[in-house]
Amino acid sequence: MKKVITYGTFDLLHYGHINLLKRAKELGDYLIVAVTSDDFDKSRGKINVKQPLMERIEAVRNTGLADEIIIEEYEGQKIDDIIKYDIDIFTVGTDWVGKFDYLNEYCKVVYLERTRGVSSSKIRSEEKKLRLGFIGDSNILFKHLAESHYVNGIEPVAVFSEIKIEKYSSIYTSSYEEVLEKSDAVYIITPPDTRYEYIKKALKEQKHVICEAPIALETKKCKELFEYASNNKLILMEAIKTAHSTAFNRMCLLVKSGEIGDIVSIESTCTSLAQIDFNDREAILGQIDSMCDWAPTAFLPILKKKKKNYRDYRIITKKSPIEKNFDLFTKCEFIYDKAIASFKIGKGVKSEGELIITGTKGYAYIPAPWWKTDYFEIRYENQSENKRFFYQLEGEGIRNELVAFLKYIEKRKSGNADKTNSIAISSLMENYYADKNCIHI
Ligand code: C2G
Repeated sequence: MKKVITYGTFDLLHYGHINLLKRAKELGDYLIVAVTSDDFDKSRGKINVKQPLMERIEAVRNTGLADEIIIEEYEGQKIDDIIKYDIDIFTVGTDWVGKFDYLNEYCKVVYLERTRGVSSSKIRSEEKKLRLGFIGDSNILFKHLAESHYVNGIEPVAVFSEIKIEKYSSIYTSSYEEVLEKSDAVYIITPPDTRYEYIKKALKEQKHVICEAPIALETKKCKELFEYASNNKLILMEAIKTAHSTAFNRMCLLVKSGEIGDIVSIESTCTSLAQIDFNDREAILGQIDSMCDWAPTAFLPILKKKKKNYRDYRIITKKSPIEKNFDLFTKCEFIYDKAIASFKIGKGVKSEGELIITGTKGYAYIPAPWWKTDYFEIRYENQSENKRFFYQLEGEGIRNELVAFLKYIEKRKSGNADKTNSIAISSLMENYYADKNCIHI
């Protein structure tokens, strides 16, 4: 019996895939189709896949062409499979010609002519595109604009910013109103104390919103925004790119599954020493303070693990001697029933930007810069048991964040998880600016 194997994502199965499978089947007597897992696709940069693995497997099964279906989960698995299943022929389309010649050492490699005029990404892109507008005077806006080009289904259509970048000159507008007019959704990175108004205006214009964190500096206002969004079937999402990093989320799942035992302590550090003269008040005023710039991210691992039901908290903060509203360094400590959590942040200091989650069996360690990591370790007393994990992270996780935003909109799934975190962040900000439980050093 001549056994053939072929591999693919098979997203939004189309006639190009089916042509390939038919000809692959004709090459032998038994066809194995390996469908790529969601993680494996993400790790190889395919972040736009619309259908989850099981849907894609079902679509391949329904063609009736596969005698067996397996899952491709890691780089190099093809060699394992060819040996394990005693394969005679490996085949893929000619878009991969040459890429798999090394497999000739194990079996015959056949590249089948790719069917012209159809592809999953073309189908994804033909679907109605989300017209995304941008507002804010920050370079991070242009990181999001650049990353939006990697997301099938998003079209950047309007920018309102003091920062002028030539290559986007065709989509600059002269007002926020114009941005809203041209868009279905808007990305907001205006100063933190203005975001509430900008979000409210966009929601009233029936636009979805993705906004840098914190989206509001008072709990009441944050709740009001989410309520309005939910009542109008709009998506309001806080842009914390770390929340969409595969490595960070896999680490959270492992910890949640008891891999390190009961959590006793969580410590996260985020610093980025601002390259300014801290004796120049104007320079400081041009900066977002440490709490607004870093607390939402630094707080994330705590909220993901322990939520916001802390029993007590205190905030230790060091303000600039010449601008009392700017914190150079802040540490927040949270007391839970059976654990303590803290984060240290600062734009006027430098420290090791790591995340450590202490457990009764071991600990999770993400090295600096943990907030945009592709790597983490689970460590034990017996170091030979330590485990290391790597998950590719493209574009610091911004494109993953935009893909998540788009999926929320497509599924009209209100961003409940984000809502809980966003409200917890806004209430921390409210307490901080009200100087509640604050110790000044
Ligand atoms: N294909 C084709 N004609 C098209 C589109 C795709 O013949 N118009 C073929 C591809 O060449 C591939 C298979 O259909 O052999 C599945 O294509 P995709 O789902 O796009 O997945 P891809 O990432 O190309 O799969 O590691 C090998 C890869 O997994 C191959």
